[in-house]
Amino acid sequence: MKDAAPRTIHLKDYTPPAWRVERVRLDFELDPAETRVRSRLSIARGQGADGQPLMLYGQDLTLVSLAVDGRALDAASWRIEGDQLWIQGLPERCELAIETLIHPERNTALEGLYVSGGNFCTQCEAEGFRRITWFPDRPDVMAEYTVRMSADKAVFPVLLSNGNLLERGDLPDGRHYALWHDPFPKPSYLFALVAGDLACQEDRFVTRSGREVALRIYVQRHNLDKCDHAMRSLKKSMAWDEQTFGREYDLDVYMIVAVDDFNMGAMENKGLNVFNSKYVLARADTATDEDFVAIESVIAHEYFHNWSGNRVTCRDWFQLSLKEGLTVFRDQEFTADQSLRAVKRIDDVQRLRSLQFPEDASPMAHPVRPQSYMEINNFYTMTVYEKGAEVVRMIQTLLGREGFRQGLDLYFERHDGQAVTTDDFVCAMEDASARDLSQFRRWYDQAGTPVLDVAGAYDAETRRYRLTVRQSCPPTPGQAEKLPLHIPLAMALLDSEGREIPLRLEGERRAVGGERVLELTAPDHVFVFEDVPEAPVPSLLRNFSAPVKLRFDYSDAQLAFLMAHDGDDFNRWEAGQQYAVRILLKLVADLQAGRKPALDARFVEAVARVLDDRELDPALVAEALSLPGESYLAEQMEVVDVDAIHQARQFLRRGLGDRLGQGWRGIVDRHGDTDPLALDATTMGRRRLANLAYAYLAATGDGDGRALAYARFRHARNMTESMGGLRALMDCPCEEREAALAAFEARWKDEPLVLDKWFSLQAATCLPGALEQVKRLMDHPGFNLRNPNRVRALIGAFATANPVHFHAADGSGYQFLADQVLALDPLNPQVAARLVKSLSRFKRYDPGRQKLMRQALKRIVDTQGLSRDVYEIASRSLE
Ligand code: B3K
Ligand code: ZN
Repeated sequence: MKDAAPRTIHLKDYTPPAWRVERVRLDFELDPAETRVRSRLSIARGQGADGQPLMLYGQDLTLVSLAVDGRALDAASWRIEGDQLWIQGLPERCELAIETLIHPERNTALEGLYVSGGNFCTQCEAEGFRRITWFPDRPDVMAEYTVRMSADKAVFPVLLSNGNLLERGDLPDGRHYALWHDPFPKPSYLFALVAGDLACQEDRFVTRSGREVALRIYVQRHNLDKCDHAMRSLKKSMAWDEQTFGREYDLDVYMIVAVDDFNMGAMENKGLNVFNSKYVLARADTATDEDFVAIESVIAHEYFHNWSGNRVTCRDWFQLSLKEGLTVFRDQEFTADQSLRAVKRIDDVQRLRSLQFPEDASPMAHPVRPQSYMEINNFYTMTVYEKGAEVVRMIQTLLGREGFRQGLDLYFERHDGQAVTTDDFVCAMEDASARDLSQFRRWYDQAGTPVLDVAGAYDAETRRYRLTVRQSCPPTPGQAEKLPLHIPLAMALLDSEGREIPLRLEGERRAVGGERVLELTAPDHVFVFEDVPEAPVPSLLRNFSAPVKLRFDYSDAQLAFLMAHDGDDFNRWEAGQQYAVRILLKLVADLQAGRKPALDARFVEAVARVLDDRELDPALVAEALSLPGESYLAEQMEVVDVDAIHQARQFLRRGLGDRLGQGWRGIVDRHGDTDPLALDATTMGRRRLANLAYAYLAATGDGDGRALAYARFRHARNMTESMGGLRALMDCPCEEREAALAAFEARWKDEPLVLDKWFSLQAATCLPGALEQVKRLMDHPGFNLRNPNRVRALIGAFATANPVHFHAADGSGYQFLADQVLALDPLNPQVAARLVKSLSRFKRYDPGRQKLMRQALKRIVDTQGLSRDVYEIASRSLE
């Protein structure tokens, strides 16, 4: 935006609202081309705000009229400045009536009221309500809403809003109306309205105090056979939150509506969740096990928001992690309880490391509670969500489960119905546990991923083991110096049999257990353990007790030992990953130096042991046998060499596929045939492992492996098997690949969510010509730049899951991305801005690529009329 740089909002400038809104009455005359919105606000001036004008926000609205207590406002008492409407001289309490016109059909940004698949829906978080009517659109203004809407009955038979239905009826001219009331005061971002021709799956849930709740999932009629899983997930979530956190649902009805055009995953509007259909619709033949798990977790997440977000909400958007970090933590715990805890932890940590760690090391790095933003939509980030959840998890680790639960109870009790801050959350935790978390609070304010440098020394004579730990944190934009954090470091010492040695620290009377949580508060610590009978192997940062990078100089043999013996399943996996990273980085170095790469025999042996371990849960075996991803490997290099990383990883995959061929076939025999409809954790784990085996077998490049994968695809009895076969073939240039892709397209061309998988696979292939194929696919009848799922499946996948082609040395990938960002920005700034992030970390690449990435970013920034969303990311990246 060269025209004028957008203003920056700072946390330090927060002031409480001068005016309260007690009641909101909305009346919508729905029409896709032009909708009339009448709003009546009962407002009252706050204490100490004498004489202060009322300020309302509005965007893309046509103002029709403005009246106070039934009288039109005279022109001298109000003015519009940009997106703000200022009204002066209002009485202490009054009723403000505002009439506006909006144009839902033209709304491609998918914020406010828009049309998706012919139906009306809304998205108001964070600042979408101001696109519906003028309003103090900030989360600390909470009001009781009554909503009336009218629409053509034949086209929009279903009319929904938050809360309970009070009334409905017919109107002249084939129209009808509905009147909804939500008794719980809420911020405007939780308002929702849906109107359309929707079918409904209905069920019920009886809360533990005996209240009956009607559960309704609304979808387009042809999707009615894909709602069972979502409904089951909802009931499970409701029961789990009662059992685990004592939280009950509070309205008579809970509704979920699936829409095809949605910027994010879903939205927790009070009593009326609006979902991206990707996170509702599933049938065994259309959705993979991962899809089923993701649906269950998003349904749970939005449901859990009813307490962590809706009943207790955020004071301002800097506090976003108050609801998001906490709710992610809650949904992670829910999923862990439905499956194997360690597997869930491994998946979450992988996500954090491959997506949040890079963000924390990028020009966009920001604390869990950011200090400033231009566009709040840019701060729905991995840091706010995932690192935020880690911060909550660390509090649980420090307080213990009991103490944490008491803290959470106090938080909900103390702040029910309020808009609060992350500091209020930490205070409740402190008050309930009598622990001092003042230093811990720095986690909310300091960006960057801390590093722990750990060393150990054993003295056989004194039977002492000294563990030294140094913490540091690299500088991030605007934060050159970092203060030490309060870090829980869970650890154990293992003897040569792999048993935990009882731990007694110097000065303690007796040993207390074999695992403990050391608390780091200073830059340096020395922990001396007494009575250690032999030189131990330390198992550090168990279960990933803090979101940090830990460095300890293990030998290969020690890593192999931990891989086989660590009693902490997470650390067992972690040892294997570290070992693999080491092997892969050696291969990268060999490739860069022009040396012939060779397979490390001891590593192959360690992998073979896991492969043959029949005791270990199949899902854990699958985790252990999956090589670290290319983006995680990239993080380990000074200067990222995408080609060498890719080649090294392919080399190792092929090598393991070859050498352990029999093992992989054994897995296919044992786990290839499971009940195709079963969705329990064990069966899903077995399918995951079998699919991995097919991938290794196909990676060898020999005809047999390919044939096996192709057969997996052809005889697939559900989407997990189908994708297992297809994915295994994606990087081999062979007939089977083309045949499978064509068959998949023919079968699924009319199921957009399934076709997205087909787009993504092709966008991520390392075979030559990937970019040209992506460009061709943009002309496919199933592609549509206006639909965020399509954009993410094709363009997003190319930019994030295809390092080799996205970072092509000639800059073609960067150029393509910049073109798409600029084409998309006028339509949907939020989705465009997310794409820009792929260019942010140019400093990590060689000078040639740096220059090309910078050029692409400059071309974006220099474009006239850019959205605030894209401008903020592109300009910050160039700073
Ligand atoms: N709270 C919504 C996110 C809204 C995104 C606004 N740009 C989804 C969630 O986290 O539950
Ligand atoms: Zn959320």
